[in-house]
Amino acid sequence: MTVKTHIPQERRVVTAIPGPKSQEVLARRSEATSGGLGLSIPVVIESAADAILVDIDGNHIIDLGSGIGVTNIGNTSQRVVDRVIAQVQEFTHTCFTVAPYINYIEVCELLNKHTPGTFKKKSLLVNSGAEAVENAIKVARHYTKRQAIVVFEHSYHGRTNLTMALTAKNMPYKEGFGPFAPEIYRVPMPYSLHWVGDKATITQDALDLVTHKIDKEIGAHNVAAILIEPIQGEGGFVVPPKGFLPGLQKYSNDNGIIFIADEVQTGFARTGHMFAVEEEGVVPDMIVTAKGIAGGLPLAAVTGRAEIMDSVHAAGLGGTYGGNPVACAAALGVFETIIEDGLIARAQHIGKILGDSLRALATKYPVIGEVRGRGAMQAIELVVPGTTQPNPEAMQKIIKYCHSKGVLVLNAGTYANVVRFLPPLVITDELLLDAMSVLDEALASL
Ligand code: PLZ
Repeated sequence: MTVKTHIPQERRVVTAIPGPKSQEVLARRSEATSGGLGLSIPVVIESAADAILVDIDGNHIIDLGSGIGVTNIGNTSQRVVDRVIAQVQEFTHTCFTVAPYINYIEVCELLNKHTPGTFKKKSLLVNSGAEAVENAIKVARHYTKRQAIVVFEHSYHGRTNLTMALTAKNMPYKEGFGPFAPEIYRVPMPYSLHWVGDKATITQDALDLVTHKIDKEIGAHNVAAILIEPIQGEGGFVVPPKGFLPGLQKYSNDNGIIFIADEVQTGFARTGHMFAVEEEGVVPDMIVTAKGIAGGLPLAAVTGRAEIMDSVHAAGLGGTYGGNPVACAAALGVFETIIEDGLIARAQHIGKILGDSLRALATKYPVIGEVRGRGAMQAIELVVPGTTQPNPEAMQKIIKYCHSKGVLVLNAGTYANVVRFLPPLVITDELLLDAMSVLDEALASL
């Protein structure tokens, strides 16, 4: 087996970004690939390890995006590389529902064990976050024999037809892609920075609003599931106020509604817990995972109470590739790495450095309206100084500056005014602080 040359964990910008080689390949990208695809940083990647991406011009870029919260254990993490190589040498595909294999089962056993809840759980593996959300909804509807699904303002759940309907933001996710699936009901989200009511009573006021809407406009007995991200991802890292998720869970339990947590972006140690709902001891009936589950190989899961997951007739769920053996091998390497290397504690440590750095910047630069998030999932929301008015121009300038200096950061937010930070949990303190100093320069340059 060839062992990958270690990539030094330091930022190194040796050309303009994009460099000449990247420019050439990006021109081919424009020619060959659909114009409907977005592009965050204009470079072409050749290799990566831990928190450094190396482009074809030799630039070493600090990765504060983890491929949108995917490479939580770092890129090309050794246990994942070893297990993937071993698996592709054995077999690459049978289709689990045709001829099963053990590592699919092992991944499900680990999910059943590590997701919150002491009751018996069962899991199902699919290919993407959106597909997992779709399957959770299918199962919840089948089990409850109800149809309505309740989702929140600012939510993101995917790009397939059903998940577009579940997603809040029109542009770019939904514009021109309708008609959308019926029986989806959107309710208010307590987004504290933009909350018009009294912030002192936001939790109870939001719960009252949500339950009133459900009771009066849908009828609780018609609701199959309440679906929520414990911290909203694409919506701008909106953290629900303390007590909101437990309140929703209680309302769901009291009304026979399945409470589904979409932990696609928050899962796998990202927020300083294995799953973000643990922060307030919330135990969902079903939990949807993807992204961080398999270090970048396409895999996603639905885990839930056994009686719910077993309520579907045999062959009612499935798919050709779901739980592909190579992706499952990677997932086993991910679980092992998170546990053996103490990455939950590491996410908390990163959270302290990131939070302290961002709060210090917020006192220096009034363009930062709020710092929020948890663990290694934090963001700054940019405003017109002295107001809560969104400042998307500042966001664009900051991101462009960071990219030009070799720091990959991502945008987010309903108002396109959030810069989010999702570093791999193996990022060194030095690298993270270096990235924060670039962010400082970016803010100063505004
Ligand atoms: N649920 C909470 O964050 C994916 C989207 C990137 P898929 N978020 C990144 C983009 O621009 O398409 C996401 C999520 C939450 C579901 C999903 C969907 O996961 O694996 O992208 O389908």
